Order: sequence, then structure tokens, then C-alpha cells
Amino acid sequence: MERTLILLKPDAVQRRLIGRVIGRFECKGLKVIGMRLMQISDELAATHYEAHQGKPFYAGLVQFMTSGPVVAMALEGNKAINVCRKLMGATFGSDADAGTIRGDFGISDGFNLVHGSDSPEAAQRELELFFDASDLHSYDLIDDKWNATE
Ligand code: DAT
Ligand code: MG
Repeated sequence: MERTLILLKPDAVQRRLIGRVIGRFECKGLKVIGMRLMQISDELAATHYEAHQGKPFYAGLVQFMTSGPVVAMALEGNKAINVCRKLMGATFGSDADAGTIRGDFGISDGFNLVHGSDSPEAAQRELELFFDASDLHSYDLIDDKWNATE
């Protein structure tokens, strides 16, 4: 089982899409093991997106991510990192396939609704940035058997 960090970005919150976006992840079989509505500080945005520092879109990205509350979620499931990236779709809304979150709910390139960790290393780093270990919950769901790896 893998864990990944998902952020519902300020545009998802502002556009009242929280429920529908979380529903996509739940429908697929991912388990919510942590969740918080929060305001990202400039410092947290800078750390989270440190790989993009110096790029032309960086300042706008930090401004966007700190412009209003986000929903941070820790999700768990079989190959969760890659599965969530596929559910999200391509980075830009204008490129993302229909059937994906970015493809179905937005057309903007920068305002693209969701973040998802892109590797096991990133997932571990990002989960630690957004959650204390005590705020991640291990629990059984009645359909765990049907979402198992085999
Ligand atoms: P992703 O969010 O799909 O992992 P990324 O990590 O490459 O994409 O970039 C982080 C965010 O930065 C992305 O969600 C939107 C924004 N972004 C990336 N490339 C951009 C670009 N060329 N112009 C504007 N915004 C961009
Ligand atoms: Mg990324």
C-alpha cells in the first residue's frame, strides 16, 4: 500500500468542487487517512514547490496556492501515487483528457484544481510537510478486501 499527498487547490475550494473531487478519489477505492482545510503560508508553499523555484511560473504559483484555503488529504491505496496522478490528468486543464479531474472540471493551465505527489520520495516529503504522524489514521474499511493488491 502506498500513501500520497493530494491538495485541492484554492480554485477547487472557491468553485465548490471539494465534494466532487474527493468523490473521484473515493470512487476509485482510495482511503482517506488524513484531511484538513488549511491556509498555506508563503513558507510552506516555497518548501512544497522548491523544485520549481526559479521557473517563470513560480511566483504566480505561490501566489495562487496561498490565495485561499486548500484541502490537504493523505490518501492510501494500491499504487496510490500513480493511480492518483492518472485520476488527476495532465498538468494543464487544456491538455487533460476527459474523464480526469483536470480534464472534466477546468480549462485553465495554471489553475488546475489538484496537486498530487509524483514519486514515493515526494510523497513522503510532502506528507510530512502537511501532516503530523498522529493526524494520519490507520483503520479498516468494510471493502478493504476488494481494494487489496491481489
Ligand atoms: P503537476 O502539478 O502536474 O505535478 P508540475 O509539478 O510540473 O505539475 O508543476 C506544478 C504546478 O505549477 C502545476 O500544477 C501548474 C504550475 N505550472 C507548471 N508548469 C507551468 C507552466 N509552464 N506555466 C504555468 N504554470 C505551470
Ligand atoms: Mg508536480
